[in-house]
Formats: sequence, structure tokens, C-alpha cells
Amino acid sequence: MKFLKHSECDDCDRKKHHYMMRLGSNSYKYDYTVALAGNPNTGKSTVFNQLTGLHQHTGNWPGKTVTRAEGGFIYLKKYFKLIDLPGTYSLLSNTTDEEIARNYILFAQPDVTVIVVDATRLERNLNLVLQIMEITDSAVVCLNLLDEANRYGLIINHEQLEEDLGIPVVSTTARSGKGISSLLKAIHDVASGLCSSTPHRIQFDSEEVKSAVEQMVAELSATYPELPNLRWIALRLLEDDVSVVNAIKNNKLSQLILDQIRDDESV
Ligand SMILES: Nc1nc2c(ncn2[C@@H]2O[C@H](COP(=O)(O)OP(=O)(O)OP(=O)(O)O)[C@@H](O)[C@H]2O)c(=O)[nH]1
Ligand SMILES: [Mg+2]
Repeated sequence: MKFLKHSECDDCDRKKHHYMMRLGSNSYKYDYTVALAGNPNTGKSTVFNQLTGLHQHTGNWPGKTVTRAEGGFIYLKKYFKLIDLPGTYSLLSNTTDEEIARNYILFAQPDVTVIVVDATRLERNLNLVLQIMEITDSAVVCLNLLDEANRYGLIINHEQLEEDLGIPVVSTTARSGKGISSLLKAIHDVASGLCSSTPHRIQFDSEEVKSAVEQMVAELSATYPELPNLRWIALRLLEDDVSVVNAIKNNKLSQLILDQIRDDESV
């Protein structure tokens, strides 16, 4: 267990000494759960290690994290549980490790979802950001690998990105720990409600689509009252997404939620 004084963070711009404490993998009663999502190889496990003091496997190739890993930290006297997820390009994933990430993001309903993106490949990474923003108001973008982006001469208009997305964006170089204190603050502020986001969502121009989604959401909520993110499921059904259609047919969606709850309780 390690104390980190805020004033010791390399990029800390605050004079107050707020403390954060890395909790490793010890079990505590947590105030908030935070999921680390993102495309493969964006530095999720590096961020996880910085925040928990654990040593999740990292390396420069995609697909290293294949099951979810859990750890914790204390920040401003609140206990946070952090979940490191396998990389995923989209919430419509098919591989097993991508499904682990997708099911957690969709059905475990973490208090905050941090989407770790590769600043050198922002456009490609934004696909997942937009998908996650569709299903939660409580998301933070961690714009990582900023040192690499700078090396390539890429300059990202941070404020504009934040304005365009409608959620907090924090720039980091996780490998050296730069930006981690700002990330902590953003996670805390979103989790505690100090910062309330208004994610920009895709609006449907067609009244037909709008009313079809509404009708389907109403029907789904009558049949599956315990199911979160019904709008996402309704949209997948309208697209005739085979995996979601089959999950509904085989009553597997409800089971997925039960699995997430059971896994969370067993930690
Ligand atoms: N230069 C630089 N390298 C970084 C940074 N953050 C992480 N890395 C490196 O990027 C590589 C991938 O990091 P990981 O933390 O394993 O990435 P991940 O997102 O967990 O990857 P998967 O679990 O495979 O999806 C590792 O070699 C890290 O050392 C950063 O900010 N700058
Ligand atoms: Mg990883």
C-alpha cells in the first residue's frame, strides 16, 4: 500500500495536499466502481497499474488483458474499485475477451467508465467513445499516449474535443504518470456528481425510427424490467443484430446481468 501526496504528482497544479492511496487488490467496501475501457493497446493496464499499484501485464501488442482485473484506490476519502477490461473496438464485439468488456460496460453499470484512447489514433478510437456515450452519462475520456502524439507533431485541441463530446477529457502520458492526478480528479468529480456531463448523442431525424425505438423500449421494459440500457438493445434489434436477437430469444440477456452482479459481489 502506497501513499501518494498530490503535491508529489509530476503535473499537480494544486497546492492543497489531497491524498490518494493505492489499495492493490485488497477487498474493501467501495463507494464507487470505475471501469477502464478502450481499444486494444491504448494503455488501460498502464493507467490501472498507476492507480492501484498493481502489476497488470502490459506490453506493446494488442490483446494482453483477456479477463477483467480488479484493484482499488482511495481518493479524497472515497474508496474506488477499478476494473481493467480487455481491449474492444466496439460494443458489437464477438470475441470472448471483447464480450467480457462489452458485457461489463453495458450491464454492470459502473459509476464511471473511463475510456482510454490513443491520442495518435484519435479518429479510430472515437468510434467506441461515441458508442459508450450512448449508454452512459458518466464517462471520462483519458487521452493517453500524448507523448507519442507530440512526437509525431500532432496537436489535439483538448478543449474543443471536450466541448464536442460533452464529457470530460483528460490528457495523460500514463507510462510516466503525467496527467494521472487530473484523471483522478475527473473520476472523482463524475462519480460524486460534482461534474455532470451532457454527452452529445446521435439524434434521429426520422420520426419513424424515433417512434420504433420508443415502442421497442416500452415493450422490452415490460418484459425485462431489470434490464439496463434498453435503448441500446432496441437499436441493435432494429439493426437485426444476430447476437442480440439470439440473446433475447434464448433469454440470455437477463442472465448476463445476473452474471455481472454475481461477479461484483464475489470480489
Ligand atoms: N509512450 C507511451 N507508452 C505508453 C503510454 N501508456 C502506455 N504505454 C505503453 O503502451 C503499451 C500498451 O499499454 P497497455 O497498458 O498494456 O495497454 P492496454 O490498453 O492495457 O492493452 P490491451 O490489454 O492489450 O488492450 C505498453 O508498452 C505501455 O508501456 C504512454 O502514455 N506513452
Ligand atoms: Mg491491458
